[in-house]
Amino acid sequence: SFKAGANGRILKKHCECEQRCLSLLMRDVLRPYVPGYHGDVEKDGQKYNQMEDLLAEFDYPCVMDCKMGVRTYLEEELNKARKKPSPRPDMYQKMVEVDPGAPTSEENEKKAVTKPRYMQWRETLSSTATLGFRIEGVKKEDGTVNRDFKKTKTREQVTTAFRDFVKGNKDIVKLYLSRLKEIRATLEVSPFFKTHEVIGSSLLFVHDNKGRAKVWMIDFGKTTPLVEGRELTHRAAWVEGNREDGYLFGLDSLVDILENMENA
Ligand code: 4IP
Ligand code: ADP
Ligand code: MN
Repeated sequence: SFKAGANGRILKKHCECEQRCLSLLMRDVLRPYVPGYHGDVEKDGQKYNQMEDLLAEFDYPCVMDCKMGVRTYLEEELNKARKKPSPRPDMYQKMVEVDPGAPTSEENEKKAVTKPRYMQWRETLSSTATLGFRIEGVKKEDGTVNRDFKKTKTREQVTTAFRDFVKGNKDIVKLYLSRLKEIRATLEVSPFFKTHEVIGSSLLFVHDNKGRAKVWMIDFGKTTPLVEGRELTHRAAWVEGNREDGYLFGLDSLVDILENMENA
């Protein structure tokens, strides 16, 4: 769903919701921490959002995608699955590939699960439910990709994955930490962040062997506005209906884990 764009830009398959968020973010205090947005374009009959290629300033970048929050699906998807459950054989398949014992006997009969069921299973198998974020994937400087983090759950496992990602380089850890703290301080005062439920969004960690290291917020395809006048803490526990996403809870644990690495 991505395409290379002109001069240091990338094209991501168009999504109305993401376009709305990126446009608002260009006028928010969070602007320095999201990819620059350059409007939508059409190419070969497909509409795209055009944004800044965050890797452009790096030489042979190492990249890690961390999906933020304690919840990875919308409350709306939960309601939909209750009212009109749509069976997902594809998600059932992905489930048994990781753990053949995970589906219930009813799910095994139907050879299908609902989306929230699959998403909740992924959340508890990984660190999402307990730490408020999970590692989705890592790309090394040679271009090899590792997506094998579905069961990376404990603080120790996450720490090991980070240590491997930075190859034990504490200077990189320090740079990541200061960037994360900047992002956190900015999130805490951002009008956009206060008034949006941020689901399925990632922090993208990028460093290279020239000692550069930065973090950005990406993926606003499931970031949705609250009703007028409502605000989230992003730290309070999620109770169905309160729309809390646990984004800052996850960022706090990420900072804590990297601080421990810095001091180890
Ligand atoms: C995927 O599960 C990811 O959670 C996707 O989120 C999600 O897309 C998919 O839902 C779900 O199948 P795996 O990572 O286990 O494969 P992302 O795109 O952020 O990675 P949504 O649309 O929820 O963002 P479906 O319904 O698109 O299949
Ligand atoms: P999806 O909605 O398909 O999950 P994302 O927006 O999360 O798409 O992007 C998927 C991956 O593409 C990210 O993990 C990251 O590696 C890469 N990516 C996304 N946006 C950018 C960007 N602006 N610059 C460079 N790489 C990006
Ligand atoms: Mn994503």
